[in-house]
Amino acid sequence: MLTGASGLATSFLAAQVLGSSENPVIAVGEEVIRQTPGPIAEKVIHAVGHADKPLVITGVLVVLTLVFAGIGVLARRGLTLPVAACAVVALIGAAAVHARHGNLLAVVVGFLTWLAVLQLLSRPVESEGDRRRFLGLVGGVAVGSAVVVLVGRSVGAGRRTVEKARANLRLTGVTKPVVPAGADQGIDHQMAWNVSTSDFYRIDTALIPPAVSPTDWKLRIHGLVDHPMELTFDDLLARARTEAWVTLCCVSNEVGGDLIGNAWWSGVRIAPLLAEAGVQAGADGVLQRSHDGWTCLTPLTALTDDRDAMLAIAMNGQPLPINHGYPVRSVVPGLYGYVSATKWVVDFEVTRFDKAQGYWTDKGWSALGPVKLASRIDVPRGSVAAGDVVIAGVAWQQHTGVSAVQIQVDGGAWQPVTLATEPTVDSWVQWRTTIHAAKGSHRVRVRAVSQTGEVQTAVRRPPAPNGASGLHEISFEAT
Ligand SMILES: Nc1nc2c(c(=O)[nH]1)N[C@H]1C(S)=C(S)[C@@H](COP(=O)(O)O)O[C@H]1N2
Ligand SMILES: [Mo]
Repeated sequence: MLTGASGLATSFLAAQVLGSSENPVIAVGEEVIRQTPGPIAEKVIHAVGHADKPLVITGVLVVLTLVFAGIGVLARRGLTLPVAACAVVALIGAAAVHARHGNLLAVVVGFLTWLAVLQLLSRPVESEGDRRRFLGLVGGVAVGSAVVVLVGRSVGAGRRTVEKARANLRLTGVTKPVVPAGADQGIDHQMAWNVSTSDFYRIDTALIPPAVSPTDWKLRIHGLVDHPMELTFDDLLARARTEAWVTLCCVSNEVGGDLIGNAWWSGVRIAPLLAEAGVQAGADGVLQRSHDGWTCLTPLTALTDDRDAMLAIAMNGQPLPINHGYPVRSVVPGLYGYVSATKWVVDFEVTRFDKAQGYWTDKGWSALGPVKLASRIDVPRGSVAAGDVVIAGVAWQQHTGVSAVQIQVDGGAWQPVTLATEPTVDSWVQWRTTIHAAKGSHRVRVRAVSQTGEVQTAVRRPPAPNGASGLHEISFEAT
């Protein structure tokens, strides 16, 4: 029974951390309600009134308790049957969670906990020492499970409160994204030019994304400035809005990878704020710090020149999702996220590169992180019919812009492709062409040319320390 409880506790915590309201026990309870024939359900509801949900949840827990008591008895004769029984229970939970589009990871975490704790608690007790060890384990698992549940509750509560504040937030001066004509060439199986928020990649070091309420949010601007400042969320909203298409890219993106996305960001430009604070001579960087202590050091020039470096409050026309930095994050066109795109940002310390460094730079990544000129082939995938074949993809070098894209088919000459509209140099650009492919297998490579005339290098480099390089190549079969 303790084994059962421990797995339920960890799966509950996992569900809270993942921000999934669907913890497996509740999902199963809801499924029981859904599967109960209408007339019976009505009778039950009539009899118990509003207690139906707690009653069903209690029922699920009682059944689980009995099942695990049975598993405990079986465990005397070896662990094969108990493990199988745990798997069946986990599968039922997984099916219920899956039916509500919840995150299955919570079920996996619970199942693994069951296996581990079952192992620990079913070792034979042969001596007084074994007995003491067993009682110690029992106490440890019981206390551990209780602590895990308490942590899960507080995580869930914080997140729910902030989710509610986010749902009620009305932002003025934030417009819906309208994709500029011709930017999205509308090819099947190519990622949309404007990546939806739910498809947008997520990278951060936060196990539990910070739940920061706008009423508590403040940004401190200090360090090498004449007038240190503190801005509240209302102060920020009172300022002029800027909105822009910016393609965000992770330095860990491999050649051909998908840790990149283009969104419509709304916020407040950083340059005027720094001007107001009065940056002192000699400063060349801003050490940005997030609510959970992550840092990055951003070159001052990228924050004060004419680009749209902003404190973003909205993504694709909606308040930032918690996972993408709610209530405020930085967005700086042209730089990899690890040196610029601080989510849950709360602190700007104006400083110098010879005095400070950010989280990833401290771990050996380059101090400066300008985005490298790059391109990717998205289409075709797998095999296609021989004949005319559409080849399509994207290319980017934020804040420099792409002037041309070329492909090479089966080692032949580089040939130009057609670029879609590139509404701003801060966003990626889609491209396409049609080639004639005879039956058989083919290889296609792509390279981009920037608006300053740089040709994308074929030299292969891994992401560390300052971004991958090399040409993306695909092969496909024409049948
Ligand atoms: N607070 C915080 N901000 C962060 C990070 C982080 O770990 N913590 N990771 C950065 C990195 S490496 C990237 S690539 C971008 C990713 O932003 P996204 O998750 O909104 O796509 O956020 C940046 N901002
Ligand atoms: Mo990143």
